[in-house]
Amino acid sequence: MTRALIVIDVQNDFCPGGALAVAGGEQIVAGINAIMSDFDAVVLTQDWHPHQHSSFASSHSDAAPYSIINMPYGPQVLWPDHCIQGTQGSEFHADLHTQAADLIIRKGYNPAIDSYSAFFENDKTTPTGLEGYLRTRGITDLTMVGLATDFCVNFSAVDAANLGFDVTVREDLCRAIDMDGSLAAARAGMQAAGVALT
Ligand code: VGL
Ligand code: ZN
Repeated sequence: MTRALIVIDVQNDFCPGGALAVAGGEQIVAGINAIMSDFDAVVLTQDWHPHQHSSFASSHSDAAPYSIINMPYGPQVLWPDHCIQGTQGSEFHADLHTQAADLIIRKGYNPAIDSYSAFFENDKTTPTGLEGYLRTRGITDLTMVGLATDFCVNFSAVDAANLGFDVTVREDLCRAIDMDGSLAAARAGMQAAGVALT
């Protein structure tokens, strides 16, 4: 078996002080760095939105952050502006060992579609290319860590399990947004998809 560590969105905007701060987001960085060398491959994902991305509340008239609208591909939470390409907020946390990464995959660059998952945009069909990368490297087992447990980690883990990868989420190396029970729903969904939560 060949194992990859998938580090989801450990970026300044998801850490305290950032635009979409996840409580305790910075607490997982040292633990993630410490396990990187246990894997055959390390992949980082980077949320990477253009200005006026359709997932931003500011791109819609009369829409409050954290409200939900219907997009052509389904319901979409509207977020504060975050992870805008090239900004400080879109950079990885300064302590993350980015030099250990084999691949950095960016997502959310399509102005009209959000992309929580590292594998598919939120339309559930447009691929990011990560599946092909992992398969051509013979990788079968994925361990996922990062931010946020209930959004990007959750969607990535469920997609990976549905694609046939063996998936473990290290909950101690993730932190959640947890809006309106989203963490409990995400945990149940991941378990139903066959993701191991440890
Ligand atoms: C994320 C909301 C919007 C995440 C990204 O990384 O979980 N959440 N964009
Ligand atoms: Zn985003």
